[in-house]
Amino acid sequence: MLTPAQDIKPTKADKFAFGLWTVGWQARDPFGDATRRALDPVESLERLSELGAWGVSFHDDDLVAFDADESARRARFDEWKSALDRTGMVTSMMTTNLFTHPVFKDGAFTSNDRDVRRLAIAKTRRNVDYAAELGVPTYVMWGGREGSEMDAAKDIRDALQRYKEGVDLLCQYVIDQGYDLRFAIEPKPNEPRGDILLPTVGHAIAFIDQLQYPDMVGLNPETGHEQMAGLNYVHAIAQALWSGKLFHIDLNGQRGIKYDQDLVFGHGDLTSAFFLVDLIERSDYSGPKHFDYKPMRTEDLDGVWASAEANMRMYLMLRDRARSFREDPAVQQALKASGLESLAEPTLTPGETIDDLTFSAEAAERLSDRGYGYVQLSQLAVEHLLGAR
Ligand SMILES: [Mn+2]
Repeated sequence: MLTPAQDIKPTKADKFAFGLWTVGWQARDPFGDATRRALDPVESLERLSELGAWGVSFHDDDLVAFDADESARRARFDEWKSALDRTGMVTSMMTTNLFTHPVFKDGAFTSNDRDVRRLAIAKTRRNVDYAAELGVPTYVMWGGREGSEMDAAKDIRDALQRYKEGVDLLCQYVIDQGYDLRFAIEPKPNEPRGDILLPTVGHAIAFIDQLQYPDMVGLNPETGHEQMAGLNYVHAIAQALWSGKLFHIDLNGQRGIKYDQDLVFGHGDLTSAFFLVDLIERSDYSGPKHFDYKPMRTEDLDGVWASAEANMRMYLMLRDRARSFREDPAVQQALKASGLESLAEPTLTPGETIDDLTFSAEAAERLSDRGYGYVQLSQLAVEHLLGAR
């Protein structure tokens, strides 16, 4: 068990990563001006490296101005590459900003204006070239403006068809260029649009099934985005894993159904964060542990770096607590008593068919008597989480 005196230090082997837009957020919100100065991306990269992070991700516009010409873009990427070499950091993910500029106010791949859709796909294609050059394995698509505020504004069937067309075209481009790159869709239910297309992990999985190259497209589920819809993030990640679609993960904190808070990981629903780390650590997920949070608007730059460190420390502490939970003989006994081993077994014995199953009211009566002991299991989990065991 980790103790407060013990150093909880992240290392590059932990594969922690941050978006440039997280620590770099100047804390401008719909009601107030920036409270912090702008950070140069290279400064953020260096500070995150010192703190023990392994990777950094960014939108095209985080690194290069929206209206930069090709030579300015080239120079910026070259500067970035030498900073990566200097720090030993990697670009763990890239994505396209298709939401800030006013041109995308009605969407990007699903704007009602065909010329806007063409522009959005071209902006993504241009950035995909740089992603391939940097050896980035995962390209995230968050369609923040793909949605509407009223239901006559868009025929959602057409919008989904255009969304599919955009993703299919980019997959085809990646294949034709011979790039080793996969796409990950990031669901979100609302904000900035009243309702956003592909609002949850489940919607996104169903959408991916309709694509031309479904194997090239997976998910980047974000903690707060599922929780904003009142959904269970641990279940969402488990289903993404079960579907072979967990390509990337965005960790943060959210307290209930409200605006997107982007708190430090674990600073929202702590019990859910505990079970999430428990799940991730027992899964075959080997991608980045990527934090997509916002340092609170109240913080100065010292507070920004402290908040970055807090995300990584939180993950490491929860990993320690999850291990102690799994190793505890009392927990193992409670798991057994709850029937988890049986759930892992097929319901039919080999050689049986559905005709071998019989319904009997007497059997139902008998089976009703058992208790599952989930309260005890829950208490044991919380005791481990609190360091009481
Ligand atoms: Mn995110």
